[in-house]
Amino acid sequence: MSSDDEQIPQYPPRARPNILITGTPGTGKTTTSELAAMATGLEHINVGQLVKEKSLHDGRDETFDSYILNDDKLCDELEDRMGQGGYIVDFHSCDVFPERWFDLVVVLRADNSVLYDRLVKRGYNETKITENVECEIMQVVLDEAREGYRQEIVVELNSNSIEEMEENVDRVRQWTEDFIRTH
Ligand code: DAT
Repeated sequence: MSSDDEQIPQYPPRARPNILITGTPGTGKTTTSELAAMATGLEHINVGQLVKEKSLHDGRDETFDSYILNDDKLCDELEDRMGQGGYIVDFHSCDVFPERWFDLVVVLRADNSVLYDRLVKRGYNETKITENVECEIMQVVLDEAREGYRQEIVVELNSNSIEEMEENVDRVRQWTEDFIRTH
């Protein structure tokens, strides 16, 4: 065991994996997670929704029309479930979670024009659209994932079309079956 490994508190081995599906808003996390949950039998946790429902925030940021996340409340809420395994966690950020929670981190990517159109359709204000498109151009979430997790568990997948989404869901399904067979 390397000294790096020693610093990460480990759970007992999980029979079923936890998968984080992350990416800039609009890249397809929720749609992909719902389909992947159906394909794998893992349970989907939509963190954005959970934050709203359980008030795991410190109020709203009016400029960006979003909630100010309370990291501690969120991690406390999820800790027990993550210890058990068997979840697909869907969130636009990945640096709030402990590294030990996840066996696979999927970062979805979309081309700027595709993402722009999706966010317009969603009714985001101009500030929020610009911030998110810039975030995607700068690959902020991918860099966050590469900094926060071992590189062999981080996978970057394009999510511009329905075909790509289906391929991505199939990859997650195959990876999950392999994990379960070997754990
Ligand atoms: P996110 O959860 O990342 O914010 P979403 O799953 O809500 O994104 O998707 C945003 C919109 O884009 C929604 O109308 C579905 C559509 N969409 C997502 N991924 C797609 C893809 N790969 N191909 C076509 N449409 C997609």
